[in-house]
Amino acid sequence: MEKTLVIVKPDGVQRGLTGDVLRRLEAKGLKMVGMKMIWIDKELASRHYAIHTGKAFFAGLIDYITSSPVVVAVFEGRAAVQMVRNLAGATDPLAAAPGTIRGDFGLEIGRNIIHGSDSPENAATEIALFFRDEELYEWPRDTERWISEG
Ligand code: IDP
Ligand code: MG
Repeated sequence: MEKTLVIVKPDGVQRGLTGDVLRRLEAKGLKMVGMKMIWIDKELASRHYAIHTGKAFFAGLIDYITSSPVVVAVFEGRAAVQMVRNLAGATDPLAAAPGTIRGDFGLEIGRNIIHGSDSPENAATEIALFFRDEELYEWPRDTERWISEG
């Protein structure tokens, strides 16, 4: 089953939106298989956002993501990567549709509340950056047959 990494970014935690963000992903039917609060350091931030090294916003992005604790979670489900991206909305809240997390809760691209992996391959790399195997649970969900057809 596909997994994706979610980060409730510092602004989401500071603004008390952690529960709202996780609730939307849970209510969708995605299954949370790991979750914790951490304070990302510069090294971890640089690894997570390595693809953006050298871009004009990189330094600001590293400052932002390391500025305060975050909540990291792994969600699992059918097409979990794209499902979370759909719920998160466009990177820039100006372009994010109402009803999405960024569309409903954000104003600025540099304060856009949530991270979601952009491909199953990157999800696997990111999950390994943030979670040890023992921190992820394979748990039987009693409502599964009301959420998944198979
Ligand atoms: P994504 O989070 O939707 O995948 P990316 O393009 O991968 O978007 O960018 C990673 C993060 O970097 C964004 O979520 C946002 O926090 C930040 N970011 C991207 N572009 C800009 C920018 O132009 N100014 C400030 N921050 C940016
Ligand atoms: Mg991205």
